[in-house]
Amino acid sequence: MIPKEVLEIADGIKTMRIRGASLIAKSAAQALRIAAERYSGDASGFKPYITKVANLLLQTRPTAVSLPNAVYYVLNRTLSSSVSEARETAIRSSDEFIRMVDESHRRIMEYGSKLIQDEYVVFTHCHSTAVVDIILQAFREGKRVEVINTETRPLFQGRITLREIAKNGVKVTHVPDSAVRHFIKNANIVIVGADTITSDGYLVNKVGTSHLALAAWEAGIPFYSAAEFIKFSPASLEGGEVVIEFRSASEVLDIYPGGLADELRRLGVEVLNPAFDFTPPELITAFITNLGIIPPQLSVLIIKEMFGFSAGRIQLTVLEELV
Ligand code: RUB
Repeated sequence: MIPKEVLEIADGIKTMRIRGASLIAKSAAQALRIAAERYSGDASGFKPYITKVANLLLQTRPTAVSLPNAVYYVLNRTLSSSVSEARETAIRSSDEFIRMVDESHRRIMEYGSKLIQDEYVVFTHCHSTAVVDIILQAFREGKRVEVINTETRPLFQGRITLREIAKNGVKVTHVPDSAVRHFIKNANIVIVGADTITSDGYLVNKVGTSHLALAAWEAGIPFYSAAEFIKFSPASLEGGEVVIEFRSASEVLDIYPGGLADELRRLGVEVLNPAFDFTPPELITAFITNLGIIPPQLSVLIIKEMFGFSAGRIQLTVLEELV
């Protein structure tokens, strides 16, 4: 039986109590660790059991590649170890994965803060732990940094960024998503997070990111995305497509006042609610990664260095066997 805590993590990712690509990845690794620790059956049943847990986690949210990267990291090692060592391998590789993600995060904080000069205004979108930590690092280094951040409708993740930046004493101006082009000229640099980066340098991040990139390009302001290696997609080398998650219409409608949402539903109005969008490499100055600051055209090198060229094929094969 899958432990309750593991089911709670899967549900937390699905319902976005656990959100943001890094936290999703680390929580998935943690869930696999808990599942392995709590397993009390015989050794021969462990691999099918952990595969079932992996499958459950993979089905929670479709877009951020950090989730399959976490699951495959643990699963590949577990499935290729001996029956007697599989459980220990699952525990060890979950810990190893989480440590690697934390270390990568620390590195991008250092690289990213170097891009922020004294008195810079940083424009960001949604809530990315990587971006917030880069800004706070620059602030701790004594730079007088300011931030402009978007609301990020419909779920308002921008409010998390707003609070985290403001409570650390950094000046932050909150703007509606639709005001991005109006305020972009007040910024020196744009830094956003990443959910998935393909081998040919496309960035998939919170919907609205591509508008911000377009506005930055038009205004001649550099546009960066902060991305640990787990945001890069090995499967994209094999032609694996990124699935954009469409979420419920009620996330958009339910914030409308009075009985308007119900009335619109009665009228049969269609509401589309994509959670992410694609930003093409031409609009991206560089990715801030744990291996350094790299132009989008070199994304494939991160995939080769961190996963190896065959990782995408292995991921896709494991996926086919799972479903
Ligand atoms: C969050 C989002 C973030 C990235 C990066 O989307 O798009 O920019 O996940 O975050 P959602 P981090 O709220 O739909 O999960 O830098 O924390 O990994």
